[in-house]
Amino acid sequence: MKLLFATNNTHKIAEAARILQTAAPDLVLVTLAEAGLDVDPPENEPTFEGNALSKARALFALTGLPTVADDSGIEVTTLGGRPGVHSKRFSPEATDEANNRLLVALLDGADDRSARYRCAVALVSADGELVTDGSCTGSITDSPRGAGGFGYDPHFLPDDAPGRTMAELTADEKHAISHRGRAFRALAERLRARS
Ligand code: ITT
Repeated sequence: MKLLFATNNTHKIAEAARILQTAAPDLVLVTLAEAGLDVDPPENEPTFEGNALSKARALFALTGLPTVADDSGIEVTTLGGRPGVHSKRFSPEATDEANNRLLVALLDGADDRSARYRCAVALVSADGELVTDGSCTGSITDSPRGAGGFGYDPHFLPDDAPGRTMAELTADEKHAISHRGRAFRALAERLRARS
């Protein structure tokens, strides 16, 4: 089955394609660019689930194609769950570098450096709507390490890979424990159960 992927984030596209290649080879992602669509899917909801659904619904309404969307981010305990759904635009500059700089500054002196990545995946098609989610717990380190992944990965120490940042893992090691790996594998599982 072909699924339109309602995202403009090239990292998400590469990661989800690789995760599904193993978890559900019959699901093939079609990007907005491949479909000739120059749109910015709406994400104004207060939750990851709400935003994933909002993005998938908008593109399904526009194209009639089964559409999947990913809304994700990082929740930091000491910051009361921030930046959460605002992870992409946490700092005024909204670059990975500036976002990470702000995160490290806000955690200066904090005893509790725990955080978790979260990802909600929504599928909207003529058969109805499905939402799955995944999370990955860990903590924030001051000094960035590693060149893999994207976003907050150089500062995120996953509990499931002790001593390494998410950016120091291979892509497949990241997907085995990541919020996105878990959410997309749960989607594949739900679709298998439905068929
Ligand atoms: P679309 O809405 O077009 O899908 P986006 O980049 O705007 O793309 P989000 O609103 O879901 O996506 O924000 C995701 C942000 O959360 C991303 O820019 C990173 O800052 C952070 N993030 C999500 N998953 C991550 C991961 O696996 N590793 C590191 N940071 C991640």
